[in-house]
Amino acid sequence: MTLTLYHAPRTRAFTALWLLEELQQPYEVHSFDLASGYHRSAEYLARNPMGKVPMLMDGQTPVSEMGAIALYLVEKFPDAGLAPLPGDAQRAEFLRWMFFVPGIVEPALAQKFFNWEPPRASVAWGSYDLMVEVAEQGVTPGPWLLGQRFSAADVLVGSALRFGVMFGAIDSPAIKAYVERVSQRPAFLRATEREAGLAPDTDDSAAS
Ligand SMILES: N[C@@H](CCC(=O)N[C@@H](CS)C(=O)NCC(=O)O)C(=O)O
Repeated sequence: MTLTLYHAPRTRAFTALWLLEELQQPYEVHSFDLASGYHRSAEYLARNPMGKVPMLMDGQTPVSEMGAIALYLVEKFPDAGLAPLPGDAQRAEFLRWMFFVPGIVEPALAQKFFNWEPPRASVAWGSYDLMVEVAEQGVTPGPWLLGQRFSAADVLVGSALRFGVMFGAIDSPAIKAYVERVSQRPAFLRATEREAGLAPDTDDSAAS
C-alpha cells in the first residue's frame, strides 16, 4: 500500500514529513499551495472534512489530524521503535505527550497569539503559562520527553514548541534548547531538505 502525504509548504504538514523521515518507510508527497484552495475541494473534504493539512492516504484510507496520523504510523511500523507499545512501562507517559499537543499546546498557543484570557479552571488546557511550565518539566533534563528514548511524541511536541518559538510566543530557555536538539535530528534535516525541494503539484487530478 502506498503512503501518500498531502502537504502544503510552511505548514503543520512539516510534522508529518519529519515523522515519515524518522520512520524510514517509502512514501510519496502530494504538495500543493494552500492558495490553490485544493484543500477545500469536494474531493479533499470527502477525505478530510476539516479541510486541513496534513492528511495521509494509506492506499485508499485517509487519516487526518496530526496526532491520529502519528499514532497510526507508529503502530503500523512498530519496528521503527518510535513508540512504547501497549504493555511498555513508558506507554502512559508517551500517550500523555501525544495528546498534550492537540489538547494543550495548540489551544494555549492560540490563546497567546490572540491575547485571550479565559478562566484557567474552566478551559481544558488550563493556561498558556501552565502549558509552558509543564512543557519545561517534560523537556528537562532530556534529551527527550521519555528520557534517553526518542519517540513520535518528540516529533509532535518538538514541532509544536518549535512553532511557538519561531513565532515569538515561547521564550523559555529550556524549551528553546529542546527545540534546538530536535532540529538537529537527521530525519528533521532530511524533511527540511525534502520540503525545500517540493514543487507544488499543479494538476490536482494527480491526487486521486
Ligand atoms: N488539527 C489539525 C491542524 C492542522 C492545521 O492547522 N493545518 C493548517 C496549516 S498549518 C491548514 O491546513 N490550514 C488551511 C485552512 O484551514 O484553510 C492537525 O492536527 O492536523
